[in-house]
Amino acid sequence: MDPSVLDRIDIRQGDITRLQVDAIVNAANTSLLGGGGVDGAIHRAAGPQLLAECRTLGGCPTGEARITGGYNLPAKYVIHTVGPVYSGKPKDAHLLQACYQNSLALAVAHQVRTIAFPAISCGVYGYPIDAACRIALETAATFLKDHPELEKIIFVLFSSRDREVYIERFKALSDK
Ligand code: AR6
Repeated sequence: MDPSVLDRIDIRQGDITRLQVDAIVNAANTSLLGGGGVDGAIHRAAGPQLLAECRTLGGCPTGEARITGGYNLPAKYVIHTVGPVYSGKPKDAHLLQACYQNSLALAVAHQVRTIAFPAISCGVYGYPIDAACRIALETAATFLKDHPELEKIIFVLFSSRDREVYIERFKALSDK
């Protein structure tokens, strides 16, 4: 893989709500009206204005993405995407890939230069981290190749174990 692409991917452990980036991605549900996990953390940190803006959006189908302001977050925007509930069927991978792809497309349409993703679908929605991480990294690398204006994609993992999975998969991608 092209080093100029790989240099623009960053893998970290931590809380995505703390990141000073142009946009953070939320692993939301189809209502876009909040929930637990990273969704709950983002709404708590952004404040009630985020929920008020989300109410105007009328939900979001699985695999698609919507953008709002970041309000009290350090990030300017929140991109809300809805990952698949893991079923073990081929459609899971297509939908998860669409989440990353549609979030990135929405980001560049809003002149976002730096964006952070959590491990979409890998919590309550049960997607195995290794399979999900492969989709995340491959979709990111392909998108960066086609979009030189996007400076950085950061993957923020909540646990050190999940971060290790990403690092291992990233090494495999680098060797390709
Ligand atoms: N920063 C980064 N990652 C986090 C944070 C955080 N602050 N908090 C949790 N994670 P989940 P899903 C990780 O369950 O599987 C919500 O209720 C977490 O460890 O948040 O897509 C929505 O409303 C996991 O690896 O999202 C939906 O109903 C990853 O984020 C449903 O959960 C995603 O876990 C979506 O489920």
